[in-house]
Amino acid sequence: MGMMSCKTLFEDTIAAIATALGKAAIACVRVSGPQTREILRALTNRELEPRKATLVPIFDPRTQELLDRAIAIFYASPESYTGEDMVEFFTHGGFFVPQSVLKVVLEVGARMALPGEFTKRALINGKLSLTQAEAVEALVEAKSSYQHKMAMNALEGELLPTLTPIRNALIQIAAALNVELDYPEEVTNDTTQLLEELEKVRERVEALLRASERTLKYQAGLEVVIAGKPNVGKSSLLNRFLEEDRAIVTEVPGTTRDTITELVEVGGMLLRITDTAGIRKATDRVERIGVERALRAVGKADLILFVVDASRSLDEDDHTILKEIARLDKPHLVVINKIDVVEMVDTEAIRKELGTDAHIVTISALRGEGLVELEHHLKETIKELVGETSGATLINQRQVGTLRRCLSSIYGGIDALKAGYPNDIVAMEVRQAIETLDELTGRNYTEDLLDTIFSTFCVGK
Ligand SMILES: Nc1nc2c(ncn2[C@@H]2O[C@H](COP(=O)(O)OP(=O)(O)OP(=O)(O)O)[C@@H](O)[C@H]2O)c(=O)[nH]1
Ligand SMILES: [Mg+2]
Repeated sequence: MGMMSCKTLFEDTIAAIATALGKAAIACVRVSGPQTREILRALTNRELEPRKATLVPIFDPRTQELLDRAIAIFYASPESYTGEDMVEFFTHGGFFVPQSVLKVVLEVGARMALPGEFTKRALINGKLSLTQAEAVEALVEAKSSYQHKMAMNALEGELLPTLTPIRNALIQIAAALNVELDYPEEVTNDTTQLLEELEKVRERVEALLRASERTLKYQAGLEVVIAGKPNVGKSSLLNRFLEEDRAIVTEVPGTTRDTITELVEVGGMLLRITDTAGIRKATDRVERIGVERALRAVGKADLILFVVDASRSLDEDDHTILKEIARLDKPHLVVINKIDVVEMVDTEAIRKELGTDAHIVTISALRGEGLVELEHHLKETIKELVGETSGATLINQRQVGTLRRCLSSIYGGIDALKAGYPNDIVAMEVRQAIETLDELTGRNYTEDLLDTIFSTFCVGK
């Protein structure tokens, strides 16, 4: 970039209130663009040293009315969030003061910023990559510590070390193909190595896609299903998770008919916990539909909480469900409930039936005993299931969709090579893969793409 970066691409100056409106101690009014210094002078009658917080009076330049005394920080281009000259006024909060400061900023030459426009400028001025810009949005939107961590990873730019080797490998393949095009007579026509290289890239891309799809799914909430035969205390357990009487609990077996799903946060993860109808051979038509739904929920679950009754020995219904869980080979926790009554259930038999290392927890949903242990086991199981989150993954559907297109071009190249097509056809696919990858990182973007992405941002970001 060098010295020329001081002259940025935009001629207009944008402004917005960057904080939420409402009763608050402080609000932030942000200004970015070439007129920043003039605006600052017009409002405060002074020049500010860059990056130095200064208490300044803010006047209405027309009437010289004092609007506020605020902290102002001036950032000189290119050392600012957007890369342009910027000023941030930290005014008193509330509805009136920030609005009146914004109003005078607009009167002396700025225009209202569009959603995400500061970040868009940061991107265009080379301060942020596209994936980092999207991470900013994800960070603001985060609702669980898992989402927060994924967004932070992306913001810290951890995606680039993953994507750059993929891009480099593709460029090398493209170069090799071009060399062969330029000197066809010197080529031994050995496509084996090219194919090998391309397959390696494919594997890397697929691994990243898999990890990313998992991450996105977990961000939306892990599916945890409470299952078991009737009357074992499933609904009582759901109510314990939610700390409210959400599901009906009675001593009548077959009380729950329909599945009930609620969101809770456990160990920093969003869980979609589903209570289900007790699974047994039902005779009643409504109950039968409920049982079908329960089985479907079990089939879709990421994690099953299999509840059994400690006060009774395992019967045929328990065994049927146990077998189904073993067959599905899904992560699960066995919850032995009602330990306040006498313990009858054979934990060894359950362990045997579920295979080696089933986690078994004993609780009393009625008395609220063993819930801390249950939560602990649940967190451990989730940790195993989700895996290490330190590696970078894609953080939204746009990125995943774009990488999928890149993958299909790689497949196109592989197929073309295998079919013995001319190298220029293979090269075309590889080049397409590179272009799509650049679209993902923002190395190569269109105005339309940026508009779509930034339209979901908040104003002032
Ligand atoms: N003693 C004792 N009773 C419990 C415990 N947990 C639940 N119960 C009782 O067991 C009965 C059934 O509880 P629910 O939570 O409705 O059981 P469920 O598994 O949802 O039953 P269905 O909806 O019929 O499948 C109720 O009378 C509860 O009060 C417990 O830990 N100890
Ligand atoms: Mg129930």
